[in-house]
Amino acid sequence: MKVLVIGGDGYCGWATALYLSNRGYEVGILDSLVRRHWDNELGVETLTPIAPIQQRIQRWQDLTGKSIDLFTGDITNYGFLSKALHKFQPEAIVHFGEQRSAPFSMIDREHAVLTQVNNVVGTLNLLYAMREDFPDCHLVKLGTMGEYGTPNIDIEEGYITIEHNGRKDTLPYPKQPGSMYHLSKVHDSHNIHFACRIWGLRATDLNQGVVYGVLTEETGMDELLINRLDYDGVFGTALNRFCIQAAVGHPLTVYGKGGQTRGFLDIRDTVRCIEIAIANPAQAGEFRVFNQFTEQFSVGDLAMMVKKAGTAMGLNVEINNIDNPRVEKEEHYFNAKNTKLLDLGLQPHYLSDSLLDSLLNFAVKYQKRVDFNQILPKVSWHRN
Ligand code: NAD
Ligand code: USQ
Repeated sequence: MKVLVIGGDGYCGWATALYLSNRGYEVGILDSLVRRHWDNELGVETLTPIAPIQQRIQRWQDLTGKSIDLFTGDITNYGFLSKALHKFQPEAIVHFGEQRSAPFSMIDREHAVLTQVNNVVGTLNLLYAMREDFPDCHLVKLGTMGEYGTPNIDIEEGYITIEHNGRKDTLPYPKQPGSMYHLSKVHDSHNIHFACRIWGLRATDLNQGVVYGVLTEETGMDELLINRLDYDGVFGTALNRFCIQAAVGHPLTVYGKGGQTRGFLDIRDTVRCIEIAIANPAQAGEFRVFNQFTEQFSVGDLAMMVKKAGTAMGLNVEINNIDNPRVEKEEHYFNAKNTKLLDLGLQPHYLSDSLLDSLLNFAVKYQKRVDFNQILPKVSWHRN
């Protein structure tokens, strides 16, 4: 099967492209490489030294004999996108190609606009390109658990059945996202749902939780295939950041009380979830939503686990509850369903001491690349 991975030079996309290629899928990568440009603008580098995309793909071919087609360009450019799709003729499209940092989207008006235009227009272009020429192609779109926010009731997978004034319907689950980035994902979901209802396209929206880890079978095969691992205050995410902070002796940056609870998953499960979605496509006209995470943790609990694992390795790990730069509930109910991917065969890699150990060791290995000035958060959600 031919699968186009949009955003295939990024953290989730690179691991997924290699995983699918290894399993016999014919893979193409489409990426504008804009993420490397944003890193340059912010003056940050991933913990790991990532090779240029052309070198990565060449190394993969040398090692495995499997080729990956490369399309370098921006999906907000409809002409480029349409041409790339015609050339590649995908049967499934996995769409990771968005600006994905909440803090980046909250820097100022420009970054909010950039995020929403990049994400919403890119996805809208994709929907129109599919409507025109690839109506049977299955869109597997990366959404986020953050679309739901933190409601005081259980979170369902995409839809909720409501009884109101004696009548009953199953409707999209209410959304209360916490950043301009997370809002862009809500807008995408609405647009994709519309395209399925009105044009009969088929799509799966994967509401993914926070991803952690760096090694997958494929990216661990060679140093040139190494994946990115962000630790900075803009693109770094909670558990990855905590492990790198522990490795370099920086106090763990728990925002506020640390009671914020989220869904999390290992990157080895991200790649498998994508394969499951592709192998079990949505029906024509169906907008299917899966919650893609394997466990729920509070930020404070994660910090405690990293402290314990770090201490066992002889590291001196402190936890620092710093003023929360975000506006979010620090104590709240959170109970999200995640059975649909499990029902389709996902066998989770649960967070374990051995994973923390390997992530900490990985961080120790590359600790010389850490810029301490990039660790504390600098972007605030507050008006002043
Ligand atoms: P990333 O920044 O590492 O990768 C995104 C890639 O998309 C980059 O290589 C970038 O150059 C490319 N891209 C961005 N805009 C593009 C455009 N207009 N045209 C072409 N390419 C473009 O991000 P990631 O962590 O791999 O996340 C991938 C997707 O998964 C995102 O949509 C994100 O919202 C979602 N997601 C990520 C996480 C996480 O913890 N990393 C969690 C949940 C959901
Ligand atoms: N947090 C800390 N300390 C840190 C970093 C984060 O306490 O050093 C807290 C945040 O305040 C927040 C929680 O940890 O309450 C998660 O923050 P995060 O930066 O790890 O994740 P988030 O901003 O939600 O975004 C990440 C990805 C995004 C994806 C999302 C999935 O960058 O692309 O959509 O995770 S989810 O969180 O389920 O919406």
